[in-house]
Amino acid sequence: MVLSNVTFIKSGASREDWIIDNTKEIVLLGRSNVGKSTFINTLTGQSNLAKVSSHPGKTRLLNFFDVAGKYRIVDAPGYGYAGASKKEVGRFGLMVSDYLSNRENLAGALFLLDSRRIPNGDDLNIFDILNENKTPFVIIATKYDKLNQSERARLDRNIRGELGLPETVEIVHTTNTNRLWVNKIITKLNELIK
Ligand SMILES: Nc1nc2c(ncn2[C@@H]2O[C@H](COP(=O)(O)OP(=O)(O)OP(=O)(O)O)[C@@H](O)[C@H]2O)c(=O)[nH]1
Ligand SMILES: [Mg+2]
Repeated sequence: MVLSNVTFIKSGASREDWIIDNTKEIVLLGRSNVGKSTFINTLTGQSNLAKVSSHPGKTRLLNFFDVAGKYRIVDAPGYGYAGASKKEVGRFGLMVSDYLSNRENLAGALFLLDSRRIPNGDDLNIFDILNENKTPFVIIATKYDKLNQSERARLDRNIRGELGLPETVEIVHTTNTNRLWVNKIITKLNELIK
């Protein structure tokens, strides 16, 4: 199973590029190199839909994808990219926070965290913005294939602790090595756009 009929629409640098219609959007958020673009490619079964790079900072614009004419997925630039200049960091931050706070089409967020890394200040800032705007979110722990047994056993507890989330919040584990998680994400997407 994959998320089918997903096509790239366009990239945008600022609100002038936002698409004017009533179609709902789900934004993909996470620090640079967390695996947002890889996630889109594995989810859709299209290996080249979003550009993947081992060098952080590959995605520098908001990338809009159409999902079967029903809703859109928006791949946001990763934050916390060490190689970016101060000016760039400011521009990315403004672009993403403007989108998160003011985009009326926004129906939900997929918030990606790297399974091997403790959420940092940037992650917590973004998570605060989601909560301030009451944006529904799904927490996704990427690169789960890189964890050993004991790290896997601790993962959900650690993330819930760092973000202050109750036990009832589900955390979806993803990898680029299998698609066992895809059905669950499709269900979550359908709930967010309802
Ligand atoms: N082992 C493993 N590697 C992954 C996984 N997801 C992503 N990667 C690798 O992590 C690196 C970064 O992936 P991207 O998908 O480009 O990350 P991104 O979040 O889009 O990065 P930016 O565009 O810079 O924000 C690439 O080398 C991927 O192959 C995963 O689930 N498992
Ligand atoms: Mg990317």
